[in-house]
Amino acid sequence: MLFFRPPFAIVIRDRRGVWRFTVAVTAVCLAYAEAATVATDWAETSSLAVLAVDLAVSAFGALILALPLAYYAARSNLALYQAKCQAERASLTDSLTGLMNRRAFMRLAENESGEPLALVVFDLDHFKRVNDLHGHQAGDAVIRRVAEALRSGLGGFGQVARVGGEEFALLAAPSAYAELIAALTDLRAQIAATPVVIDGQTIAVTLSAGLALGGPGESFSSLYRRADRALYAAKTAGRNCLRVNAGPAPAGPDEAPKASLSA
Ligand code: GH3
Ligand code: MG
Ligand code: MG
Repeated sequence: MLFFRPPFAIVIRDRRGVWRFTVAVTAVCLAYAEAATVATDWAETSSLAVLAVDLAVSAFGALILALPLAYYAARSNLALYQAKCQAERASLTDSLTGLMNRRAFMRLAENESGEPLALVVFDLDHFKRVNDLHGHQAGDAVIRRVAEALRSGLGGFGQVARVGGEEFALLAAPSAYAELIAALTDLRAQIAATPVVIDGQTIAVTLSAGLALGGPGESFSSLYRRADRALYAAKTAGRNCLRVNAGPAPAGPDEAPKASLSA
């Protein structure tokens, strides 16, 4: 346990910081050694020659000790900072697809403020069958392909994330509503029309999607619930389609969506 905590923590973020820290600490040590030498020599001798020699010796000692120690401390500090950044990045990234993971997505959504947002949730259709028929590795490859298609097709609208096994989500600005619907429709059709070929196996892939448009002041959890309901509507309508929930439900958890259209 730490009994003494310094009032501030030094964090070195790059190589320039390493050199700045090293030079600063070495300069302080050097100044201290020189001042201490002058003070003790002043009391003991008035010879300038002795003083000059002592100053040179103490400067040499301070440099020999302080320079490598300060440099080592600064490099360790930088390595710690880089490891922390890397761990933070890894904890927010989905390792299979490289997309933002659920944790990062939720954090992003909850920090959003201002204009209402549009949320789309996607779920691959009958994905258990893909695993059963073609194996788990082929299933992983399909997930990667779909992730890439979503990222390149919809990345311009907002943030795409993998929020579950074969589930994805897009958080988009609502201003591009018409373009977003068109892009979702095209992308769904394109994915359905382009089977994934892995190790000679041809795998048909379709997805269902639910889009909800945020109402003023609506919480993200309410928006997510509505997008999920739209997705459920897409599944029950036969899959391989998009359903839209255009506004917050008037009251009660089981209210039907205000508007629902297919694409
Ligand atoms: P539905 O159309 O109703 O969504 O049918 P489904 O078969 O996709 O049903 P469900 O969503 O319940 O099943 C998802 C399956 O996705 C279950 C699981 O085996 C598989 N899955 C989840 N994560 C992964 C993954 O990372 N890799 C692979 N290969 N499969 C996964
Ligand atoms: Mg699912
Ligand atoms: Mg599914």
